[in-house]
Amino acid sequence: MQLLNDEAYMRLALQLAESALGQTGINPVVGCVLVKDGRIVGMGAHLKRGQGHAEVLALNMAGEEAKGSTAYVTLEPCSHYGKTPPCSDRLIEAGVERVVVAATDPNPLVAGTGIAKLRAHGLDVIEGVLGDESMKLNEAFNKFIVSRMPFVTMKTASTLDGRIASKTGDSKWITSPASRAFVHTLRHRHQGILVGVDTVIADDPQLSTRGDVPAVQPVRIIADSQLRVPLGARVLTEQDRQPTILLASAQAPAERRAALEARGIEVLTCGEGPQVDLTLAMQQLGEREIGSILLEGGGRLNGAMLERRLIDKLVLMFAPKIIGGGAAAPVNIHFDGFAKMDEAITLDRVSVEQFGPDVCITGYPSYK
Ligand code: AOF
Ligand code: ZN
Repeated sequence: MQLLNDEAYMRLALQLAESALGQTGINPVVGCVLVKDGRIVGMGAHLKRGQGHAEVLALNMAGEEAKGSTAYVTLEPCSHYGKTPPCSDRLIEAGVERVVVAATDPNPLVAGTGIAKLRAHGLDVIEGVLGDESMKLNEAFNKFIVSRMPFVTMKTASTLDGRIASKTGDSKWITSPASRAFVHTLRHRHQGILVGVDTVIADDPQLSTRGDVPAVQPVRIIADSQLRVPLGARVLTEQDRQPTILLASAQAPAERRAALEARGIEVLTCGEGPQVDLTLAMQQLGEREIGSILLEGGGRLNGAMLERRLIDKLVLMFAPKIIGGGAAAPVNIHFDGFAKMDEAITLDRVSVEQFGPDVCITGYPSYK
């Protein structure tokens, strides 16, 4: 049984926040629960950028009962005029007496000033209740709001020996239906999906979320230095639900660029060299307010992104299979590599989950 304490109400607020992951764009997910005399009197979550903040929705629900209540908020209430007025003002005006906050807001426009304002008006503020959990929910927001660079999650699905296809190119399927359902959830939770053009040529993927229930469709992004993508590829012809953005080099053939742009496909020029400058590409995607990207390979793009330190998180799924195949069978992460083991990229905060028979390892890279 859940004990009635600050953590229990914060956990409920975190669940409200978590349920909105994937639908707030570059905004954080935030949940708020208002409790008065031992009764929940209001609840809210921020559901969409430009719409009400969690605290405002909860206060509207509570009405007069907000007076004298405790607010449990997963993120520091804002203090700035953004697309909506400051939540800290609303909490003060409504007569809330105590505010329990999980994490401070790293947005430079807020960054502690929301909490300071509440305290200056005599509200009792408690910080850090389940703070790590709130920060994890908003890991993409936390990076983007201070760097304007997208948070990139690399996801691979391979055999135990790291292969993403057999030596003949067969790849359907490596992982189980349970793993593939998890991947669709991951897609829902990122604003963009990034693959290399060779994956498009090999598999003609749709790169959409197709679970049992509808999901948000991320923007499809293809790294395609020389614009080799076939004009009949499904990522180009099926544009009704989600746009596709191509990342190309300035050296890509001009007539290919013109043919693609005539079809309404956006082509970003990422550097003058023969290959896409991936750092520049991420900067440009950030400028377009794509704050989170799920990188789904292939191996060379994964390797290049990792080498350039553009990966923030790895989700490595392994099916309990061994396929072999030497140099003919592609691997999940392919790059020149380091000479010494102590130069290796290591993962921190490693966790392990199982989806059906498959093992999923999640971690955060630390670069030397
Ligand atoms: C809160 N409660 O529910 C949210 C907050 O897009 P805007 O103008 O509404 O503002 C977004 C910023 O406000 C965002 O960058 C973050 O600092 C904060 N989000 N704050 O008190 C909420 N979503
Ligand atoms: Zn707010």
